[in-house]
Amino acid sequence: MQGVAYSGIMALRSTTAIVRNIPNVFVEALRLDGSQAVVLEKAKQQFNNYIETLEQCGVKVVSLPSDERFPDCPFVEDVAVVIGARALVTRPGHPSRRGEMTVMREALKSLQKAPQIYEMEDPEAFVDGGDVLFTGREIFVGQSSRTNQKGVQCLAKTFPEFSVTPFPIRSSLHLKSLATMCGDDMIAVGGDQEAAETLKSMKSQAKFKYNYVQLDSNSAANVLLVNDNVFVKPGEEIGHHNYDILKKHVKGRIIDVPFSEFYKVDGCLTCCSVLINQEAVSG
Ligand code: CIR
Repeated sequence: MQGVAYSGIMALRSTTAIVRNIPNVFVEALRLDGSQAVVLEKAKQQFNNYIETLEQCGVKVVSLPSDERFPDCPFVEDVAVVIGARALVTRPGHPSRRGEMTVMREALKSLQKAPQIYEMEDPEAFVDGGDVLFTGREIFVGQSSRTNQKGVQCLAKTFPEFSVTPFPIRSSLHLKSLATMCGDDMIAVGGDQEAAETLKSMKSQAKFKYNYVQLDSNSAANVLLVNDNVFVKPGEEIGHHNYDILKKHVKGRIIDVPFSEFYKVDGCLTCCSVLINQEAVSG
């Protein structure tokens, strides 16, 4: 069910989400800026609310157990890229995260309708799923400190029906730290210099035409599209003016999902779930 029929907003629909519970070592998760301490109990509350919100959107949530060896294990988006009936189990760019894929692989295999699993054969290829922005029509990839050129090649090989375009990401963690889908052919983009440069490159290199919603904060641009709903961080976290811009332009139902504790360790709304469309998998 891929190719022409599997394209556009239909290709972004989700029936199922895989998430992973928060370990106590989450407070030691990797971060670009270590200035703010994570409040574990608050992170757990925010995570429970995130799961409940996914369920309220009609998505079946599969929760994987936390693992105290992996402080970053709730950031499941980085360890699997699922598009339609195919799933690429990644090799994350940071060595401390490379054991997180094992349970993800098993979870994907155990789904009622398991996608076809692909592995990254080249030991020098690295991909964090946070760098992979599937628009429903093509794939944009951040070439960042976590995702390299061989990783981009691996994505192109795994999903040959979609064009794959890399964009350099130097100061942000991932591509999706500054741009995400916020609707049908609609992309939310952040406000720093890197976001502005990425937006310019996207406009010139995209194979399809999109509407772009420009915000003045990268954090505000990380929203999560779940069918007809768009999870956004509340105005207190992203600035009320950004919240109002999203409200004005986004066509789906906006749902406030507080995520402050995750943002302290560079986590975004997209990063805590792998969204899957079981209807795209035959059998
Ligand atoms: C890391 O540095 O790997 C984690 N602390 C944050 C990962 C966030 N992942 C994502 O947004 N896809």
